[in-house]
Order: sequence, then C-alpha cells, then structure tokens
Amino acid sequence: MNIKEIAKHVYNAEDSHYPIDRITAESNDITIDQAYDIQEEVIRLKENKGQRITAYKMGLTSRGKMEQMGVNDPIHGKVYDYMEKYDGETLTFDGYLHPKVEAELVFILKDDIKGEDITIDEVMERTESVIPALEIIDSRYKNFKFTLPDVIADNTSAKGVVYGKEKFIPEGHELENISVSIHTNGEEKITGMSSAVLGHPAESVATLAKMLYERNGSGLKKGDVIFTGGMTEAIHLNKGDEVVTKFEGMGEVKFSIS
Ligand code: OOG
Ligand code: MG
Repeated sequence: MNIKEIAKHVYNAEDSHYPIDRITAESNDITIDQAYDIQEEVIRLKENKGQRITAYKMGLTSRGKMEQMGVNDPIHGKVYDYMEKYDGETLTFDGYLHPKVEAELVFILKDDIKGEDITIDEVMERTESVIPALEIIDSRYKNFKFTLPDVIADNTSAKGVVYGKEKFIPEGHELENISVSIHTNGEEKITGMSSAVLGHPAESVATLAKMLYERNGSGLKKGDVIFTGGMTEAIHLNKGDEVVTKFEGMGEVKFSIS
C-alpha cells in the first residue's frame, strides 16, 4: 500500500468529480492510523493547490448517522475555504456526485482545548459562540458505501457547508436540547435533537480533542471552528431542491441547489 498514491487517487476523484471504488476493496489492510495518514496527505495536496483549512468537522457522532452508514465510530476531517457558503445562497448541483445534507451545531473556541479527559463543562467554558449550520456531504465512493478507513481517507465525505446568519453565545442555550427539522421543497423530511450528538454536542468537541491528542499530542486552539456532526441521518438532495432547516431557538438555515 502506498499512502501517497492512494491519497492522489482520492484527491483526484474529488477535484474532478468522479466516483471511485472503495480503497479498501483493493487494500483491505488499511488501519485507522494509515487512513488518517492518507487524509493528511490529501490535505498537503489541497494546500499545494492553495486551498485553506477553515474548520474541523466531526462525523458519525449520532446514532442516526451511524445506523445510516453502518459505521459505529466518530471520525474527523477538515472543512476548506472553497466549501463555505452562507444562509440563503444557491449552490450548483453539477459539482456534486450524490449530495446529502446534515444539520449541525458549529462551535467556535475562545481558548485552547487539549487532552484526553476534557469535560462538557470545560468545552462550554472555552466556547465563544455557536452557529447553526448545514453540512453537505458527498462521498467520493460509488453508492456512498464505505468502511471506516475509506471514509477517513476521503476527508469524511466533506464537500460543502452552509453557515447560519447568527452566532449565539452559549450562555442561555441548552445546547443539548435544540430540536431541528430539515425540509426540502416545503416537506418536512426529518426531525431530531442535538442530544443525539454524543449526548451533548460539546462532547463531540471533547472527543475531537481526545482524538487529536492520541494521534500526535496536538489539540484545539483558540479561534478554531468545529462542526460537531449531523444530528439525524442525512437527507438526499436533488437538483432544484430548496432546503430549509429549523433550529429551535436559533432560527433557520436555508439554501437551494440548482
Ligand atoms: C461521513 C461523514 C459524516 C456527520 O456529520 O456525521 C458526517 C458520511 O456519512 O459520509 O459528516
Ligand atoms: Mg457532518
């Protein structure tokens, strides 16, 4: 197995929008650690192209997501500048293979977080603000089917994000008690609760800190932005869809894809 070759293969699939077979179909001995090595090599390729990391993302943090994908462990990846859109924008379907949308809470830190045993309270104390947001995932693998090493190597299916207009200070919001609903073309597709994300979305930030620490002794920094993971299973998108997601007490996040 050649990490650089696999990374280039996955990178090209994203860059030129074509679906590929799972990398584990050929190299079924890829470990989780090697999968993150591949992800980091993909990051280097993107950086060489001038693409800039703007946020972390956690994935597979809720039961709904784990069951939908048949994968049971949280994973992390990166969001880039070219992926970022804002409430009310129109996205172009042509750049996507088989997109799905997820409702997530985004945390912005006002202090560093490092270590293996971070508590929810510690995350909350170090959180400057929270933004309701959407993630648009688009696996590079055929039929959106993968195992854990595949999806880690593929930067956890990252492809797009849509930030809500408003930031909220954490005080006064029970962040584990935000209900959401995703609507496409006026029809409610799914509802869920923020507690579905590891009991509390702050736990997702703590888990990310732990995973970074265990991988290479690193941690999160003041100013870091973290997508905490979809609260429900993801909803398939079709060309022409108008999407409205309601976050109780935090307003709506909308986009269309044409
Ligand atoms: C992997 C990415 C999952 C989330 O929020 O759970 C993810 C996938 O389902 O393709 O971003
Ligand atoms: Mg996500």
